[in-house]
Amino acid sequence: MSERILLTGGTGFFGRRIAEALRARGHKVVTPGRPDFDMMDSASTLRTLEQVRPETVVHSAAHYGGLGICVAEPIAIFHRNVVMGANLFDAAAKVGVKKILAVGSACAYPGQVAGDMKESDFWSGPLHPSVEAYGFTKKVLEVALRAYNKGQGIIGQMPIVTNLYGEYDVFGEYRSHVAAALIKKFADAVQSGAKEVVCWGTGAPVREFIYSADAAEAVARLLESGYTEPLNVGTGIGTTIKELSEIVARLTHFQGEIVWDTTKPDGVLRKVLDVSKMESVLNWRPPTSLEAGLAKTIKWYLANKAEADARN
Ligand code: GFB
Repeated sequence: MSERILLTGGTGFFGRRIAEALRARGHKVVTPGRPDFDMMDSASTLRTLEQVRPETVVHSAAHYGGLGICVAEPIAIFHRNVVMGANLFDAAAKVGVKKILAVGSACAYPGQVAGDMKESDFWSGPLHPSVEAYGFTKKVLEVALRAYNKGQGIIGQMPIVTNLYGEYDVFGEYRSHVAAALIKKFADAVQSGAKEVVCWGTGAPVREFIYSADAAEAVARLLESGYTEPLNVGTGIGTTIKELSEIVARLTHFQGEIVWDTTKPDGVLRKVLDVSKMESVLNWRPPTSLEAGLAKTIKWYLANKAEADARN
């Protein structure tokens, strides 16, 4: 059934993919943005919700970035994400929203989980210090979903999304996640003829990567499913940062040397989600392989380099 959905962050890297997936299913998706819709301002947030009168809110907006910005800007990351979430939930409750889906993150999991991360591990220990401020704001959203369900009967849903990559990402070193960061570094080296590329850390950490359009499809499926427990969204496949760098080097035709700067942080040593529940609840698994998704992203990046490099 078609719903009127207010999507926050709907023009951003992930939000635009969520908008596509929801519109493809016939939903009416409204994607307001600043300056009219400023979620740091409670009055502006309420005004927009009163105008749009959505049945459902999908909250994808976040002040976010890769490991670099998580280490550099803990205050802005904590403050902005908590205030935006609090203002949005308050306004949604005031205008009678029926359902809120808040996008969660794998970095809200404890920093040390043995094996793949299951939904039941979510509250089992402290977060990794490198991503604690960001990760905890996603835990706050999970608690908010439960509070607004208990207090006002609003249905709450949360996909816990693993590391995203894809077109329209941020590629500059300061804010980028590792996949986009490496694409830019290797592409720039090929363009300038540089003989080496410097990557952060030891290359040993293991990450799981999901193509942004696949993760958006999972969000759309979760919304339809009516499932209200937090649900992991990923591929379940772990890749070391070293392997990732080698794939990106091959796909960008870089032939020089890869150097590891061990003064830079490794972050969590292993972050891979157990996706068995996702496969049964959504009856689906992500169709895009890491190689295929990276190839598409690299193609897009090279064709839109100036625009992509300007996003910081
Ligand atoms: O995607 P990422 O920045 O964040 O990946 P997290 C960091 C891993 O890639 C670390 C290595 O092991 C880094 O040492 N790496 C190597 C690099 N070269 C680079 C580089 O040039 N740039 C970056 N950024 N990393 C994320 C959070 O943590 O978890 C996100 O930052 C998100 O906000 C996600 O929530 C789920 O995977 O460590």
